[in-house]
Amino acid sequence: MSVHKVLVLHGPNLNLLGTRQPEIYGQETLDDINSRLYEKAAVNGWDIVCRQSNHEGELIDAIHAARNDDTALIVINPAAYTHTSVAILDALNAYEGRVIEVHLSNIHKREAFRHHSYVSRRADGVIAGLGSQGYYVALDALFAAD
Ligand code: CA2
Repeated sequence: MSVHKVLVLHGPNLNLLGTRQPEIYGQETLDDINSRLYEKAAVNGWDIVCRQSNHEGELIDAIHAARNDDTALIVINPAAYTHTSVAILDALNAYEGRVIEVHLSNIHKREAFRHHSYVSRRADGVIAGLGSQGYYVALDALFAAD
């Protein structure tokens, strides 16, 4: 089995997971989710890097870096930038690997302004409404295809 690299990007405010609005976003903290992702990746022989940023430019810089370091997949929850950021879409369009977009909540069940995603125009797959399970499902799909 070859070793592949995956980048998990968490957008703005996701550092607050587990502290507020558990009825929407669940009880787990971001550290809980990332620990499980690191474990799952290790079991499957994948290198994984998980990053969170509240800054659009930092997320874009991380996507640019992934173009040049053999990252085969980006799993991204762009959070509120999902609905606003042409810049993140443009960065993802310049990246050649696979992209899976994850949302903890079902954005289509929520306010109308959350129904549109710029990132979905680039994503190879979109998972919404499964809570933190969505991240694990994204990795499992990847391992299954490996
Ligand atoms: O459902 C998702 O994963 C979202 O990407 C989360 C974003 C929201 O703007 C998107 O429409 C859907 C918000 C993340 C905010 O996370 C918080 C977590 C705990 C407490 C407060 C905010």
